[in-house]
Amino acid sequence: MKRALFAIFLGAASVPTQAAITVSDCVIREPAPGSDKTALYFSAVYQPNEETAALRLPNPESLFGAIVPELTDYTELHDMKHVDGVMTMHRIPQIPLKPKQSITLKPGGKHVMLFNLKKRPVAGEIYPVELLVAFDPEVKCNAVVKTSAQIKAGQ
Ligand SMILES: [Cu+2]
Repeated sequence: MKRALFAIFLGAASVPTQAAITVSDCVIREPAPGSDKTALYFSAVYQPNEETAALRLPNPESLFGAIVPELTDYTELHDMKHVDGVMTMHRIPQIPLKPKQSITLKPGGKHVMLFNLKKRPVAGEIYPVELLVAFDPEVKCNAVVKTSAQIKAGQ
């Protein structure tokens, strides 16, 4: 489904040859024992290049999610909010990427939820991640797996 959406967008516009999106701090949380789901975090900044600027799109770019092919294609973009004093997650359709602004997916905020993990990612491992965005076909990062404690400590 997400792949199909991605393809439709690619067909609708000419594709920039240079990535306009830079990704950093790509991290997968080591899942809780016995759990087959976890979260992916990263920061991204959108720097329109000449080709994307020439398209004059009203809403230039959006992040729809990300997949980790070695672990799962079943992912959702989530945000969190307080409901009666409890943090709850809910699905969001996309995150707009405004020119020269960065977005941050982090614990307690927006994140990519990874479901049905084919195997358990262990702290220290690295997995290639493909971001699903509207117009840029090649936005990737390498996610380092970290424990919850490491993430909390900012390590
Ligand atoms: Cu979630």
